[in-house]
Amino acid sequence: MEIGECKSRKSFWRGIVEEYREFLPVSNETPVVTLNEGNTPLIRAVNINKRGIDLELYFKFEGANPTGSFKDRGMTLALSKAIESGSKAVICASTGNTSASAAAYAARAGIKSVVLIPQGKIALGKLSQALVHGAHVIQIEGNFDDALNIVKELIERYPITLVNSINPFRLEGQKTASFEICDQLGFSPKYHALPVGNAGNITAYWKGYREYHRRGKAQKSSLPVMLGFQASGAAPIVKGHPIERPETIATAIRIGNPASWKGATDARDESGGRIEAVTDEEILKAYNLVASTEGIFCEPASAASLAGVMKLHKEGYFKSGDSVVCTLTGHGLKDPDIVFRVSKEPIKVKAEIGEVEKIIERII
Ligand code: AN7
Repeated sequence: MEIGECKSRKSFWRGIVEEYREFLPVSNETPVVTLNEGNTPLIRAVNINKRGIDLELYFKFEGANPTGSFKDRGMTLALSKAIESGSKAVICASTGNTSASAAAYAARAGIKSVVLIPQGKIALGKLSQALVHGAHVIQIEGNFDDALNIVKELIERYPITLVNSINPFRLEGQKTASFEICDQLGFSPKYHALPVGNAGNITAYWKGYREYHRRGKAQKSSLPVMLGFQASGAAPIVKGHPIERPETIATAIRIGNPASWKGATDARDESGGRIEAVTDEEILKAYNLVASTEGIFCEPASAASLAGVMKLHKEGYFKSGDSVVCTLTGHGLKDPDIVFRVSKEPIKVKAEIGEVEKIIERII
């Protein structure tokens, strides 16, 4: 028996397509391409909220997915549907995580992947993932928005499936994160905060919450208020117009013209929420805080959700005890260089116990 068929053990998580099949556009004929993604931890903050942030705060740690980001939820469905339709290759533009995930799921499916990335502007961990999974990696002398425009034209000319979030199956898969949060909490939170780049994820979460409520799966609570945060140098939705040269240390969300712009503003307006900007400095502060006080290592873009919550908290936006979930979209190990911007260098000494003791005495 294949391990994926081990259905008798209840604890065996089969991936989001099998676990949430009734909510997804699949049939018994759909071949499921999965790395058993999803089922990521919802971690309650125990230290941050002692620092004057009087919220019931949780982190949905999507860095715990197989390729280290939330993209896997969408990619399992996108690849399953691509294989169902007979596709032999997939393509995407990416700031890094989509390319890592597309490459891994294409490898799993046994088909080709082509990824277009902005040269010099993706984290090394993500580039390594695309390469090791055998993607054809094309670096373009331009940004994510340029890359996306190119792939949109290419798919008109070649028999290749687009797996950016314009592909509706991506968002269908990603909406399952909301289902999990309702299942884990037993209710939906009052507020849900996310980083916003191409704006697919906030669109997907809002869809997920609405569907789960409609099906009576989170009955005792009302729909959450959606909060989206862009980096201030890449904040087209906040500014109300595309940004030609987006810049931010959070390279994952270095996007100037989001494909799901309307989905994001609909989520904001229908839920009575906000989409705001946070500075790189605020992002790094939140990134450092969640790592050093809660033991959770996320990448800089992910920390935009917490940075935004901290900013709104300072403005008196929340009530004491409000439940807030922050999605931490990707793992910190993808972009370890950033650590050296916020942490001290290791101390160097001779290999002698006396030398080490001098330091220990200063610490203890
Ligand atoms: C860690 O990989 O767009 O608003 O090409 O990697 O749904 O785009 C990544 C986006 C947040 C923003 N956090 O999500 C890509 C890409 C992380 C990310 C976002 C991304 P969307």
